[in-house]
Amino acid sequence: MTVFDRILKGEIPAKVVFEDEQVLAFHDVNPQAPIHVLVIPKRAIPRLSDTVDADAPLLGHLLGCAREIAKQLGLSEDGYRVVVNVGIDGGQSVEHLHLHVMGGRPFVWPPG
Ligand code: DGP
Repeated sequence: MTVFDRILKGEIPAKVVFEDEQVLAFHDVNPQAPIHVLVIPKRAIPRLSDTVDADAPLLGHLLGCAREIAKQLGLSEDGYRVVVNVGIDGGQSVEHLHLHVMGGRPFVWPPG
């Protein structure tokens, strides 16, 4: 069980910004930007690399949620960054698929 499963169960508090049947979104506890929200599927998929073609609707929904959350938080005009870290080299620390939605400052490229 990951920390995100515990958030989903309500065992750990989180500042939730959006929830539906498939998705929960909440502020990152260690924000890397003025706005930093995590969008997670309620189904515990460890990594993006564990998904299959049949997960395309869920993955599309996660991206659509990221878009709407960014819009609600006022990021659409200036822009924002959506990141999915995958595995060790990708810098993933929580083995439950999640999208980082970050904004409120400019980002550099390449990300390092
Ligand atoms: P990643 O490194 O891509 O696996 O990102 C995991 C993120 O999860 C990281 O930015 C910090 C965040 N995080 C870890 N534990 C908690 C927690 O208990 N609550 C919240 N809100 N975020 C957490």
